[in-house]
Amino acid sequence: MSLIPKSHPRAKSLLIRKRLVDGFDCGLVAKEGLLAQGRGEAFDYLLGEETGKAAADAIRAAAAQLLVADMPVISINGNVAALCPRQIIRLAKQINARLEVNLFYADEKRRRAIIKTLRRDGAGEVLGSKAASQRRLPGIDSARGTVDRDGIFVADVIVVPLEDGDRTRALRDAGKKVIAFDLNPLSRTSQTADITIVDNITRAVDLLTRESKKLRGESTENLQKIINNFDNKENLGQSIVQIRENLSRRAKIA
Ligand code: PTJ
Repeated sequence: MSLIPKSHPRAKSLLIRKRLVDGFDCGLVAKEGLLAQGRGEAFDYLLGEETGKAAADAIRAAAAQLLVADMPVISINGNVAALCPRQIIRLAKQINARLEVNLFYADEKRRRAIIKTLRRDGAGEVLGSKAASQRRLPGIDSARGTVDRDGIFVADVIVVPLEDGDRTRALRDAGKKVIAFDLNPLSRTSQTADITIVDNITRAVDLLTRESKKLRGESTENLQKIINNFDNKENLGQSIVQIRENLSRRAKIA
């Protein structure tokens, strides 16, 4: 019997948390990944645990950006592998993106476990494991700076879910477009990315796949218009307002 009854008012959130804990137990998630989940949960709570208009707009811009990309890559870390591996694989197939495992707390055993999980769940090739293909991305001292020459190194658009902060700047300096998933609109990653989806990845990733499918037939010109009309700073401001409005609503009924 599950320890989390379906009737529990916070069942959904507790079940997502369980995915992380199970992922930790089977060697996918770093200890620090559990803390990252806690921080995400707090921001999700403040956002009202729903995909707001700002996130929906960012998802649309991200879909357009991915559709005009020549070589999109989705970067995978331990948390993503535990939270939504199948959904990420579905997105990758929809937009024809490569998958690359890129870890902050680099650990070969964990890297292998993540690749195995992705392969078991239907991914094709997963980059990031071949020593001969390793290249260094300038401007990052952490292990995240080690990337695959056939993946992040040459990609023009990179999806970075649940980042730790220092890589987005370096990717942008290298001339790449960065799409981030981050529940914290104030984080360095959120503030630095070209497009930040301030939403729980477990909700937003399927929405991004759906939007990519919807926009697939659009002309490059129309897609470019969607991208040009998107302003990340302004969009982040709207997410902060969403938090404020949610708190004001809660304050009235407290
Ligand atoms: O597997 P590794 O070694 O690559 O390490 C991965 C973690 C996540 C531990 C590493 O990247 C890290 O330390 O990240 P941070 O600095 O804790 O940042 C993670 C960000 O993701 C925070 O801003 C969280 O609010 C956000 N976040 C956490 N859970 C979710 C999330 N954003 C979207 N959806 C979530 N479920």
